[in-house]
Amino acid sequence: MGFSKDFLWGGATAANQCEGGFEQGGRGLANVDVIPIGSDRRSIITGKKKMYNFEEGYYYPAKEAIDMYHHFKEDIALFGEMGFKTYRLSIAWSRIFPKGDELEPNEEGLKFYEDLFKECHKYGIEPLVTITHFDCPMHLIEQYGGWRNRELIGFYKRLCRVLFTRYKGLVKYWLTFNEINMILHAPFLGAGICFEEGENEEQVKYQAAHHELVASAEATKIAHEIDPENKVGCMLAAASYYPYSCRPEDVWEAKKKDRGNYFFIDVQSKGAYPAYALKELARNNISIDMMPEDIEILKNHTVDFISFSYYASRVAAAEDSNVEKTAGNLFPTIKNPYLQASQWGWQIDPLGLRITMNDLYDRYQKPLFIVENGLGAIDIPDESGYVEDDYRIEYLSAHIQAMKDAVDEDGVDILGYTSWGCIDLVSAGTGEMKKRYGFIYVDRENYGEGTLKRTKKKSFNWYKKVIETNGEDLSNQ
Ligand code: P53
Repeated sequence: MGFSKDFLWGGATAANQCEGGFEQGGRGLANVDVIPIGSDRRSIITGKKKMYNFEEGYYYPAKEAIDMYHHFKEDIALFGEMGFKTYRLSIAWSRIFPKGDELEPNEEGLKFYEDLFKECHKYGIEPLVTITHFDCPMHLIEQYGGWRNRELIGFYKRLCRVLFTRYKGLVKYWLTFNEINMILHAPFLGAGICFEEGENEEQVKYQAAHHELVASAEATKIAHEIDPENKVGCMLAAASYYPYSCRPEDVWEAKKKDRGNYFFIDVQSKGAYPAYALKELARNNISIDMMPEDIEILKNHTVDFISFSYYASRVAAAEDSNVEKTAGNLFPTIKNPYLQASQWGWQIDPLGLRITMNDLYDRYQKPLFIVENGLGAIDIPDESGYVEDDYRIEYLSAHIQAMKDAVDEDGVDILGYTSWGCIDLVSAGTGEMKKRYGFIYVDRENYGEGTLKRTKKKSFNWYKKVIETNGEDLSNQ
């Protein structure tokens, strides 16, 4: 019983939220660089407001972030000290191909990740690499319109081929697109898409999604050709919807909402557009330009495992205008009266993780991998930088217990667990530093103040013990 001996415990980050060094090592400008903190952030990430370069009067947190570009040895040593078996990180596309459409990669960028992966292996840490975590070179956005353009598939394939070849033997776990379903809610972040006046936004989003889905299948094909040891996963922003009531209309609404997310994974895992999606697209007059070879590639190159993020559960109602709301991941969502929420209004629901795992496993029958889970909270350090983050320990232990129940009680197959933001980093949703997830405190504030000093929080030793005991001891002493 319990977790298998080779269960992959670890933590997760994304290049744009921790690396910084935005102009170093020959790196090109990317969409993630030009997204400021503040009230315009949301309209920019949703593709409603165009900001293609730095503008006066804005602060751009990704430019330096927590400067992991220069601190990675120190940071990985700390991950090693906690006993990480895996570290999930992402590649900044524009470090490898600064503009995105070059024929030859940038050696300095390739070397940076090679050093980083070697550093991981020093501590017995297996890298888990997200090929794109919300980043897209700005040149591909300005010249090609981002993922709305089919040509992006070719550029992405070139990137993948370079990565799989260069890092053969160093990396075997790959994720193609972070939270691929976020393209519908944050198209500039997910696909480098900014809408033109009067354009059919749904049409553009689903066409871009199709390109990403084909690119993901192409990547899976290339990964397996270059090294049969490679394991490729899709990545879903998950969390099952609960019906607001047992009214059949609410239950139906919850099912429809779930399908809106499952759509992506149905294609990536089962290899074809599901019937409900074809009907829905047709009903909404969305017609997807699909090449005959797309159908083949999708069918023949499905993913090896299903990875997902889980923070909070969701509620759906057929008619929600009179229903109380709370802040959600990006948008307000219906308040669940049975749950407490985080300081950012995300509803805390460990059992929801077990439910989500069961839903995913029932549907796909492939190994799962929880690659994001955690609590964003305001930490108050003492003079030495130490944080007593019992609230975080409480959140994580309850979720790890729920994951254990899914394994022990329900028989769900799971490869590993990487908690989000194992070291404090910039929030994707808000651009804040003060929304912290880490076991390691970083002295950095919302507008770049601070020394960047790293300090272990109370949760650091707690997580170390969790890993040491392979998830048997979750207690907070
Ligand atoms: P933060 C919201 C907005 C953007 C990305 O979110 C998101 C979400 C939540 O689903 O997804 C993931 O930083 C994402 C990470 C992100 C994490 O959620 O807004 O993959 O990049 O940091 C947490 O608190």
